[in-house]
Amino acid sequence: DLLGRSGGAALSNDSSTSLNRYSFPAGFVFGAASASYQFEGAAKQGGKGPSIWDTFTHKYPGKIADRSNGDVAIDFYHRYKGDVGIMKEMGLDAFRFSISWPRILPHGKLSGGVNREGIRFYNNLIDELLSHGLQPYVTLFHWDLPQALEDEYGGFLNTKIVDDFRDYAEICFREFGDRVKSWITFNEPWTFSNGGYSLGTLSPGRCSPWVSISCTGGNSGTEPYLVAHNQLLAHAAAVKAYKDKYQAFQKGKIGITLVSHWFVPYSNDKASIQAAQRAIDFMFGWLLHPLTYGDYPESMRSLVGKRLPKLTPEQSMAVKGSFDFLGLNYYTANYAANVLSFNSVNISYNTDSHVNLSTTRKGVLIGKQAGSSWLFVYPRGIHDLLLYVKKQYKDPVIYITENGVSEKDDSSLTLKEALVDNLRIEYYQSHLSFVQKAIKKGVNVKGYFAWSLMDNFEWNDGYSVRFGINYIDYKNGLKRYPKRSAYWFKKFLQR
Ligand code: PSG
Repeated sequence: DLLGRSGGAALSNDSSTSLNRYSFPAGFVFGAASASYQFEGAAKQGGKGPSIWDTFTHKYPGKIADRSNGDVAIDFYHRYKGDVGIMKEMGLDAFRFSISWPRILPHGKLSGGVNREGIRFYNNLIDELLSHGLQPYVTLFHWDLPQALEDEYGGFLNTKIVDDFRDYAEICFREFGDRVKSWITFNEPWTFSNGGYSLGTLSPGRCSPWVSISCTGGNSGTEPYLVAHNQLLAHAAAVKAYKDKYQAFQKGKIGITLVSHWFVPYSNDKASIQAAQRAIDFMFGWLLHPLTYGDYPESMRSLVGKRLPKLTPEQSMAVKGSFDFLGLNYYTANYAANVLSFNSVNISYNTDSHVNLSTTRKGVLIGKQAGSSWLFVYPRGIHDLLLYVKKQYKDPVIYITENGVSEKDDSSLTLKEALVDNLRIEYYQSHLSFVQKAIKKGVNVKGYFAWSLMDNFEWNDGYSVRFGINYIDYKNGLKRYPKRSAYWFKKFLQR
């Protein structure tokens, strides 16, 4: 069998691993997560059109740590059957994946034609999951926008995206909604806006010239706000379509996935405490405040002023309350301190909050650093964030749609050594234990998805950073091996 084959030692059930699926409420869902561009490969196969990530990685290989791309990725497109077997073997209840928009609509919009081969791929994947007793949790947009829409009207900079996203979403509801009962419209609008339009590090790589000379146009002080705004409107339009035309007979739920760090005041003074509040407003409240209350946080309205788009009364009503559940991605925490003097010439989303973010205090790290430059292990942050959402945002139903940790690819290790991921076990153990604590305090968490099922294309880090519970041997035909954490999960999930 799969988890028995590579000779990893069985894990003893000492006190640190005694937490298990029965420590959570009945019906709690345990899954693993993925995304189309990071997993599928087959970038030019099966009738798929190019996405903005195909363009970005090929045009600017220098923006990816190992100059790689997702052309082949981990070849999930061809190997999904075996990979579903791995999920089954681990004892997972669910799998979160995203649909590649240009695989369904190669030219971005309905008028350009639907790619039946793309529909067939996701039908096969969904059927394979269901026949093994795994529930599909489907993300409609995990950043791989059809290049055609970027070329035609600037993608998410243009409100035309709202109708095209709704059309695309409706195809998915119509084709897959008989079997998919959990829909996520957007994955992390914050990351897409911030990375793609303020920092310029993610596709489409736009930012102000003074942020980076390698950006091809952009305005870090305006575009991220516009792009987040349009994602909210597109989300609301898709949810409205689902509610009006599909939900009554398909009987599924629809939500959105947001990411947030937890923010710890750098010191105990009022200025730091207010800075931490502004930090979470700018990263999380930016999206969740409109989704819950119909408008942007007061701190953003006052600090961003005219550059922050206004939600008209109609838009406000459409966005407010437009989700059955909130998907929450949590990885890390930052210290937040007040910025006293700021530059009013070079305006950017990243400085608008007047917060100085850091990961050390008096020379001490906030937590152990993982393989990603931005990821420091801070387990209680997931608990504090969950309680914050319950209290500040009307106690929504929550799924943790991503939580996980990375290690750097290390070519000096043997395969056997590379499978020993003790930091990951410690990470999952401690975060799950803090999720459980939050549930005991009344937070309505219904599921937890680990990022990620397997190592994959980690955006700017390419394949140099590994987030998987299962190892991909990139040098030997992408063969899959369970890491030690896969055994840990199997034991945790055993019925
Ligand atoms: C989220 C937050 C940061 C970077 C990347 C993400 N950050 O704070 O610098 S992306 C998120 C995403 C998934 C990634 C995973 C790990 O949804 O596709 O692979 O987290 O980075």
